Order: sequence, then C-alpha cells, then structure tokens
Amino acid sequence: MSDRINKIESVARPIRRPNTSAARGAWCDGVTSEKGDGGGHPYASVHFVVLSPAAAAGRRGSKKLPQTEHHSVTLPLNRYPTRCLLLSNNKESEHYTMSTGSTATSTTTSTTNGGQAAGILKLRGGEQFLKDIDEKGYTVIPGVIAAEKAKEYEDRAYKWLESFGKGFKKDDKETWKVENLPTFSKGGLFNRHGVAHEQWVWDIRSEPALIDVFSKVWGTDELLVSYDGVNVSLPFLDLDKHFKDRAAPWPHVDQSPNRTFKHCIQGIVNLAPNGPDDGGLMVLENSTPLYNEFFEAHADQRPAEGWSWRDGHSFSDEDLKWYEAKGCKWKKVEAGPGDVILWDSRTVHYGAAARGQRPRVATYVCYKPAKNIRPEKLEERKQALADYSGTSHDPLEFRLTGTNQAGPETPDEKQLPKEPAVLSERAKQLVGLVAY
Ligand SMILES: O=C(O)CCC(=O)C(=O)O
Repeated sequence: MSDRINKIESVARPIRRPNTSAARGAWCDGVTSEKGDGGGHPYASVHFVVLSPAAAAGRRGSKKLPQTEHHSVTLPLNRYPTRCLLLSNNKESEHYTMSTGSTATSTTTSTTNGGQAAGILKLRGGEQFLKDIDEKGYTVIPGVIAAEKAKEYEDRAYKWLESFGKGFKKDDKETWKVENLPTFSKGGLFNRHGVAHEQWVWDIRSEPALIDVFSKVWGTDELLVSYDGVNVSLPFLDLDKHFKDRAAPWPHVDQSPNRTFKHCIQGIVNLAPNGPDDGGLMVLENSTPLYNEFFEAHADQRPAEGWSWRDGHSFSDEDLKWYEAKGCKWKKVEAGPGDVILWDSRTVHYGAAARGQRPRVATYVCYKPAKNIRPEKLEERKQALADYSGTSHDPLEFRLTGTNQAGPETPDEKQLPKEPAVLSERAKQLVGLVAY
C-alpha cells in the first residue's frame, strides 16, 4: 500500500455502484467514519470497490480474476485526488486515482457524523459561527475588521474604480453608470483588470482577524488564500442598457455535484452598510443539507460522462421549485461594515444587484489548509500570481479567472493591477511562495 493508506478497516456498508462510466474500475462507496489524528488532520474511513478487468468488461464468471475486491481504508481527506496503490495477492496490481467521497451517498453522510453534515471540516472549539454554517449553510461574523478600517478599504475600492479614468466619480451619482466603469459582470462583480492582486485587496486578505476566522474553520492557520475578485454594486442609472439580464438572479452552488461533502467555505468581507435592498448575497436557506438529494433526484440531468468536476452548478427555475417545495426560502444576508459572511459552497446562492440607493462594496475571500494542495496546483498558484490572474474560490482546486483567461472585453482592458501588491511575508505564505 502507499504510505497515504495507513489502515485497513472492515467493510461496513453495502455496496452501491455509481451509475457513471467514470466509475468503471474502482469507486468509492462512502465514508464510513470520520476521524482526526489529533493534529487537526482529518481522515476518513472509505470503503471502495475494485472491479476486476473481467467484471468491468462485463464478462461475468471469469475464474481467473475475482470480479470485485472490497476495501476499506483510511484516507486523508482534502486530497483531491488521492493516489491509491492497491495490492492484490500481495503484488502491486493496479493504480487508481480516487477522490475521497467521490461517489459517497447522502445517506452515508448523515449517518457518519451524528446527523451533522459529514465532511472535510473539523469543528473545533465549539465556535457558534461554525455551528451556524453547519445548521443554516451560512453565517455573519460581526466586526471582524474595525468599522474605520472597513471605511478605508471602501474608499480604496472607489479610488481604484476612479483610477480607470472612465468617468466614474464616487461623489457624483450622475456618473454611476456601467459605461463609466471598467468591465464587470452581473450587478457589480469585478474579477478582471488584475484586481485580485491590487494592494488594497491583498491588504484585506492579510488582515490577521480575517485569517483567524478561517483558521477556526479549518483548525490551522497554515492556509492558502484564493485570488478572488471584488464587488462594487452601485444603484446604476443604466444597469440593463448594456447587458439585459445583469440584474437577474443567477442561483448556483460553487461545488461539483461529485463532491458530496462539505468541501469549501466561501467568504465575503463586507465593507459598507448592507441592508435588504442593497446589492448582496442571497442564500436559499436550508438548501445545504439537500445538496446530495437534489443531484440524486435530478440524475436525468447528469451528462452521459457523469457530473462535471468543475466546482459550480447553476439552477433553473424548475430546479428551484424542487428546493422550494421542500421548504427552502430565499434570504438576503445583511451585514455591517467589517462583518464577514461565510457560507458552505453547497448552499444555493447568488449576488443580487442593488435595488435601493446605496452602494454595496465587498471583497470575496476563501482560505483552505496549505498542506492539502497538490504540487502542480501550487505551481499554478505561483504562476497565476506572476501573471496577475485571478482564481475561482477554492484556493486548492481552482480555475483561473480574469483577463488572461478570457481575453480583454474592451480594447483598453489590461491584466495589470493599478497598484500591484507588494506582498508581506504572511501574504507570501498565503500564496504558497513561502512554505509553512
Ligand atoms: O456577490 C455575492 O454576494 C455572491 C457571489 C457569488 O455567488 C459567489 O461568489 O459565488
């Protein structure tokens, strides 16, 4: 066995073969128990099944090879994918790449962790906000950043927008038009122009109290951070003129249906007062525990090659009716300057455009334990920093975003930050440039 598989457990659950061609060969049947090793490293016992080549090819009754082998092992969670080296008859016989939880069922999820969502996060220290995320799918932590500091960041966001010289002036509402701003999407989502690497954005990411919040989430302060974008949602005078459905809801989750466990906690640092009519986060309350059930109930939507591993899934009106029939209700998450909003990536959500008179100003943040990154992704992070590229939320299993990926949308669009961040030692750790 490879050194990552350090313990064989007895088979604890009946086998359930996933109905995907990707499962041919070997598949994980479910996490049968979750453990920590005392050092904050989460492990799970995973039962998986190896199908012999004969059985995989459908040749039943082959005497030469067993049709199936059943294994349960202890795997470190968060390693996506985990390389498993299986032994058969004491000989190395097969190499398989597996993702823990890749086909585990929601039944397993609910029975393995005392009714709470099982998964890759360890609850530590009984923090109420962690319980809130588990119970409601989201939470607001007040005053993580002092209000005066939040105001400074808000001003720096406006200065950044003014620095493009396209006509926007924070103090003149007549200039609050889409055409006076650099390219953005939805009601005010900016992830181009190298914004992920502006000094003010890195300063926010490096705020010790913010890092502390995510340290509590993961039980370690040795974290990597996403190169996420920012949001300035103004009550625009011309929102629909340029892009008709900018203000339309875009309900989605930021997790692949293949990842059946808690995988990522997303965050927003809220910088301006944010009430019911301001642009901001909408969550479908109680949608989190229904995540696996939704995808099982909508297996007809699954492509022939299986659900995508891309961490994202959008929901149609019809899909939402399924959630609503189960009692889920939309809620606008309100927050004050300096508050941090956290939510489980399985929670159905979207960023609403402004309906009232006030601007929304916020940055997106997401941290995960550095030890769980794959070496190739670490190199990709370093390159993305050098290129001023952005990333999707999960700092470990990310996609690149921003101008370098999609190309400029306007001739004047560049990938260069206006004030490229000079990284502190702490920020370099959060990149992965300096090892922990
Ligand atoms: O802007 C928001 O509040 C939500 C943005 C969003 O949907 C996301 O970051 O996944």
